[in-house]
Amino acid sequence: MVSSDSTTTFDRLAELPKPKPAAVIDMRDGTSLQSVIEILRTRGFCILRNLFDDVMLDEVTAQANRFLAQSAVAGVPGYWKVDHPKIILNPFVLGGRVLDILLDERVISIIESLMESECILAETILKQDYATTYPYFAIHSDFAEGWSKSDKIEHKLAKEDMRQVIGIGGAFYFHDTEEGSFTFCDGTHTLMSPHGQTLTGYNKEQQRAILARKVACTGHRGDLVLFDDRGFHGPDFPSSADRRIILLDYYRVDTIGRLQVTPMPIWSTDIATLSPTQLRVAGVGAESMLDPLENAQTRFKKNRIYSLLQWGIRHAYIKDHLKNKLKHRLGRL
Ligand SMILES: O=C(O)CCC(=O)C(=O)O
Ligand SMILES: [Fe+2]
Repeated sequence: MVSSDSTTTFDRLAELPKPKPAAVIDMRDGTSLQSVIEILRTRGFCILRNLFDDVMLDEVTAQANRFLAQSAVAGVPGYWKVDHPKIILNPFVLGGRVLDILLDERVISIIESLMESECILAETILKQDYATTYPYFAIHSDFAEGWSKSDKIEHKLAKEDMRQVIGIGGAFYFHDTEEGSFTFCDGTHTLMSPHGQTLTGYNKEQQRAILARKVACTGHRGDLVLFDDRGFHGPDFPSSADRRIILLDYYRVDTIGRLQVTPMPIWSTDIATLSPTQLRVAGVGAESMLDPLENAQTRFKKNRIYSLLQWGIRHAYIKDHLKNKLKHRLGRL
């Protein structure tokens, strides 16, 4: 296997023996962070286990249950909708101990050593994916030469930038996950996505070589899968099981800058609990790549149901309003 700053070819990839199961690192065992970094460098992914205690996991799960029970409409806290098979929200809106998952200092230290740069939490989403009989999220890589999140960003990723670890993703599991787990194509982060981010940009042989490296990260509740965003990855869909995860994306500041896709909604009552490192990675003082009102998570406003809801909301409490109006008029008679 080659290390993450040198490029491999499809031929070399195709010659490799069948990939091993995902490496699971027990964080209770006084594991050296260096060994985690080494696995991420060579294979591009690993599973961190026992990072978080049960009390915290229970607390975050209970809070997520409350938010996922209703949709965020007219100021009611809840989930967001962008397509049929899932519900989502920014995990920061849960407040409280979810911050320990999003900004774990051991994880930050691993990522920053690997990147040889500061990192920033550029994007995060809590997702409840529902079981489907069709795949709705294909295997892909998150970066390729020419990448930028918006046309407004002048700096597009250059081929040379792709040789650095520019993004590390995280997939936090709310529950034991077998079906529908996160999958990573072992070692494909060293291909540097020469024909773009989607698998369909590659010829049949190349697609076969990539997919032959696919490893399902079956895991336990509380596991955090870390992965190199340049590698091919995605959920193991279709799946007959629902799944709930938090996706995280930490970007390399020396390459991409102190930019977040959109700002993070951190509770005023939580912010004082964060260390200087956590505040920095959370994006305090950073700039936003996209207008928060215009990013992909606000897509629902283009749905026809939204106009209907808007009309309904605009007319909510109308009986009280008319009653008050009438009372006022009668009072004046
Ligand atoms: O849902 C997953 O397992 C992966 C999601 C992903 O890769 C992405 O959002 O870019
Ligand atoms: Fe991805």
